[in-house]
Amino acid sequence: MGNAKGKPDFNELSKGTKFSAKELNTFFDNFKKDFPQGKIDKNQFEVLYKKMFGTEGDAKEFCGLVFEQYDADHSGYIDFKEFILTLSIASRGTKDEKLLWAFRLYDRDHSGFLTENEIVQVLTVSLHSIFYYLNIMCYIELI
Ligand SMILES: [Ca+2]
Repeated sequence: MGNAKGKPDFNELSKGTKFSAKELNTFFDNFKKDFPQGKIDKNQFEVLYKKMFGTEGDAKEFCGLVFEQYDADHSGYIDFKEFILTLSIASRGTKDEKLLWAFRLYDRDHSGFLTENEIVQVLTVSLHSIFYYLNIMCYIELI
């Protein structure tokens, strides 16, 4: 994967996402502009997260959980591929794919089951997060 310019093989990458090679090329250029090193560390992710969702208060703990979810190979960094895979699910994934993503976020010990503690843990730290707003929106839709 990759070529002389250090760009990933967008045709190959597009097979694993719901983005076209052309879209991935544009995303990659923007990604490199914001993150010239080609990867995002935990602090950068927190800044990005706050900018994207305009969260008030301390989102550090929740950002940490979401960061781990992005960082599939546990390298301590989110590379372009990891970033785009999650973005693909978030923006164009099916309901099942989104549900699985959320399930994995909650399933802290990767047991394949959710315990009450895990649910409470994630809900507690997500109070000031996008999920909080999403939960509110879902709730409003239900009533
Ligand atoms: Ca990584």
